[in-house]
Amino acid sequence: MKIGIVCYPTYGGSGVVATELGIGLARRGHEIHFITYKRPARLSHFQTNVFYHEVDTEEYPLFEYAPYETALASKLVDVVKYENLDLLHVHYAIPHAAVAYMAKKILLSQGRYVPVVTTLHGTDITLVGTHKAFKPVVEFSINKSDGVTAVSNSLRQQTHDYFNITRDIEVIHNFVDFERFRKSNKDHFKKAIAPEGERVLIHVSNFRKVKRVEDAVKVFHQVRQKLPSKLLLIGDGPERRNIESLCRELHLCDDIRFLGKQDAIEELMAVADVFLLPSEKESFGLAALEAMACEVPVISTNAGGLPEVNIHGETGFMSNVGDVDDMAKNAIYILSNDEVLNQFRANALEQARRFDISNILPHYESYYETIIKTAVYTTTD
Ligand code: GMT
Repeated sequence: MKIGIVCYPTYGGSGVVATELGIGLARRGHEIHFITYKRPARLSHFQTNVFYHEVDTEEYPLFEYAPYETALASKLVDVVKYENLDLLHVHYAIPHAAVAYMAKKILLSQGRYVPVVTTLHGTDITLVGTHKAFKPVVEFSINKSDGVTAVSNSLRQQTHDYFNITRDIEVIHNFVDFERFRKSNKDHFKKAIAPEGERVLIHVSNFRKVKRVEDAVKVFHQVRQKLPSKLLLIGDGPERRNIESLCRELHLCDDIRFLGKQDAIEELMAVADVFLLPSEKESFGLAALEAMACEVPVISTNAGGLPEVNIHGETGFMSNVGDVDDMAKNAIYILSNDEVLNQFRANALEQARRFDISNILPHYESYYETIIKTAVYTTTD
């Protein structure tokens, strides 16, 4: 198949899933066209069957905000026609589902039909999507997509709860590539991070409020009172300043390293003993899955789709949002005993295997095939 993929090209989970999906499909012989405003972060080198089309947004003195949606719709029309695409797969409902609808209608007016699959990732539904500035457009464009997928059962349910959805939503979970995410020996790095053999806790996110990174710092504060330990904070975002202030207030700066945005997450996971994910909302928790694939147990909340990934008492533990004491107690339990830690590591790996990319990609392929076969060609709506 020839598939166009539209996504946010940043370090966010939806962009990661979209890029890994495209690369994985290309390896299976499909022709993949990424259409976005910047090269996706995980599309780092040449891949056979992968093409990239940059959306050009013109600066013009009249525009206070460059009309990205208009430029993207025009680009989609162009790429579908000239690359002869079979399907458009757009990730994150806002604004991509609405833009794809527009492109589809323009193409239809020229006698060219292309079906659109929209994947819902999380905050496009649970946070921004329900805001009244966006809700009517999000609801309409979900209903008008030819196919809709959600990354967890929880997100599927929430989409039905928040919107008036008149169509089926297929659940296709996030996935992980074990070629890349697996435990490796990084002793030299571990020595640099934890020279006295301290336990290493890790958190990876885009430091948005919804991630509650301050809770990760508070959990670490309690863990460090019981066990010699270090915390690695990977990523960056709007809450960084507040998180730094908290580290200073709690006198933790010597034991917390802010490493910023990183590409080789798997190398950092290799030195970690526990992954912290105290999110207020989390439709799936891709970062937790990547940690588990590297044999790192997860201390998380029970928000959203996390119970579909993290098995309480086996691959880690879950607590209510904000229950820092419980998360700290559970982390201390896992980290206090090598045997316990190793058992949790093994369980984490076994659970992660359920989400191996080679199990999930065929699900996308068969879904695309069904949509291409059954989507209805109409110019009336
Ligand atoms: O988690 C983020 O802040 C990034 C966000 C995104 O949309 O880029 O991630 C969402 O999509 C991921 C991939 O499907 C999911 O694994 C994350 O759980 C989800 N984040 C939230 O729901 C907060």
